[in-house]
Amino acid sequence: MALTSPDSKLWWNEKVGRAELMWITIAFLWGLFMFGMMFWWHLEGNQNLSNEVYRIAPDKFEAKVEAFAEKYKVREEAGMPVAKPEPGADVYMLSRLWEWWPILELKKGQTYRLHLSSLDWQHGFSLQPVNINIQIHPGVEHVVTLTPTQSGVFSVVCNEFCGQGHHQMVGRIHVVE
Ligand SMILES: [Cu+2]
Repeated sequence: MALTSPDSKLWWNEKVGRAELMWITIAFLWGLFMFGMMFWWHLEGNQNLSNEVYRIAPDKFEAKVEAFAEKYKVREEAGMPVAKPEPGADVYMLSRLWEWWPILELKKGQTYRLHLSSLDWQHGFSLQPVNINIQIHPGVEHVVTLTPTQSGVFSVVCNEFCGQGHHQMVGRIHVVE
């Protein structure tokens, strides 16, 4: 039982069993290997996002996104502007209760700087079906450099529970040839 004292008071001086030592070594080396993989995945695997982050007041971000949507609006879908910026441009999308705004239209193979922030509280930017996830906070502007590799219609769903309309918080990104 754990409540009885060990035979020897200085139990930490006792020899560690062979099997235990082996598992400690394996776990330690595996941990080191996986730590190294974080850098490898970042550089070679294209799996981690190298995003830039800035502080910004929500109303300032809102003004930037509105100016962006007005400048690049090409049409409307379901009452929402569709912005089609030129390749290489800074692209903006905001999250708020309960929408991702505006809709974007990007060109396949071109690189954009996507700016994301929230106007109220925390939302989760989840790009489907490719499953890229970014945490979106108010007061913080994330800039993600992105190059779409497939054309089609992509959905942005909120994957951070944000209240009553959470399940309806769906945005859209068109990628065209
Ligand atoms: Cu949500």
